[in-house]
Amino acid sequence: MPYLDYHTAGESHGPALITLIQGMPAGIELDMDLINGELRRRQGGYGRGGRQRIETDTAEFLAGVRNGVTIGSPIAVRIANKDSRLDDAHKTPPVHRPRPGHADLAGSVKWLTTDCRGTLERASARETAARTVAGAIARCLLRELDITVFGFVRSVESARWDGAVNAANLDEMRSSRDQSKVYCPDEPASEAMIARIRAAKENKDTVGGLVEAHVFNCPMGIGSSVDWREKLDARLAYAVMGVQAFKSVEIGLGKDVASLTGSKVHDPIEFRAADRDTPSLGFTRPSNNAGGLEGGMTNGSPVVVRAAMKPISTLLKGLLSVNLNTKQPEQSDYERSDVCAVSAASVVVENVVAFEIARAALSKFGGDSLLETRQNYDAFLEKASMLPLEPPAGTIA
Ligand code: EPS
Repeated sequence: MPYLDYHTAGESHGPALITLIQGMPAGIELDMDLINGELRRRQGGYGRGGRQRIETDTAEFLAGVRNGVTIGSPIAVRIANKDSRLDDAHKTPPVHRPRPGHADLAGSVKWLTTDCRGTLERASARETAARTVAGAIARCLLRELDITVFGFVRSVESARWDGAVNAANLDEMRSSRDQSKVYCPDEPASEAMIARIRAAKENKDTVGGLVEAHVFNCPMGIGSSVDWREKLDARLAYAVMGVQAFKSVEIGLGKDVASLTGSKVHDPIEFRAADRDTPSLGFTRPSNNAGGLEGGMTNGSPVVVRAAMKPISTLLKGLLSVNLNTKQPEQSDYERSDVCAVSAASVVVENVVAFEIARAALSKFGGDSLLETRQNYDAFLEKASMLPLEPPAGTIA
């Protein structure tokens, strides 16, 4: 079976976005409400621009699925762009004044042109719709393994929520997040975030923020400590940093580990027989500073990923730039854009994290069909909960 992976194709104003996934086992029932619901959520969030009023992102399955169930072959999905106008030079004019912070300048030099259009069309965060689909499909597999992923907005500019999300309050948090216009589970914090976005809009400016994804019920031992490419923390950082506009990714305590001593950072290990049937197999931890990952592997605690999105680089008032044809100073070009896309990005991060968790789970449990994957998973849990399998060395049987 090929390694679980995916590719995307498509430009922001081309005919469509495409997602191509390989390595998904057969027998997974695709939940179209979940997949299209995630696409709809990604289109929302306070601070989005006019484009989202044009599009109705919907996943059209072209391959790999029969009657809504995966058949083990590559899965191809298409999301149509209603605002398709890439070949119309009047509607998608050349861009010669690169936006600081965008891919415009480096991309136009890279492709030896002074028109940034080709670069910006693919670099656009529109592409994240295709990644959201891949993650949402992966969640249909994770659901079969009882693994849940939850994403939300932690902060927008200086407005921040400091509350906790855990397995016990997850349903409540999800329902609060889904009522918030900025996808933050706390109402006063949401209002403060909306006020920051409104102020930025009035100033013809933009704002970024922090998003988090928490993964619950991950079995212990997915990921790897033996190959740096397979370390799950590294894979998560790679996937999340690859989302447009992200500038940092943290696991658990993140950068704060640098300023604390070991006794304050590391989560003590306890054993409680009553918790033997949980993903921790009874090895409970009073804290989760590690963010559920030790040595590149899951340790039975929730996986916690936090990431920082920069403010959108398209500003209504522009920024100091240079005309690439004349080399003279000019304000950067303005394209219709968003004032803040942190809420949308929280959906994207939630789904790219889900894909990496599914990838690591399949790499451990394998299987060409869901039945096989689930059996392997159950067999592993059974053996792991029976440890030690052999009498410990030095004991008399
Ligand atoms: C983006 C510019 C805007 C955003 C876009 C990302 O698109 P448009 O130029 O068509 O108004 O809305 O994001 C999306 C279209 C989306 O679906 O997320 C950019 O330049 O990155």
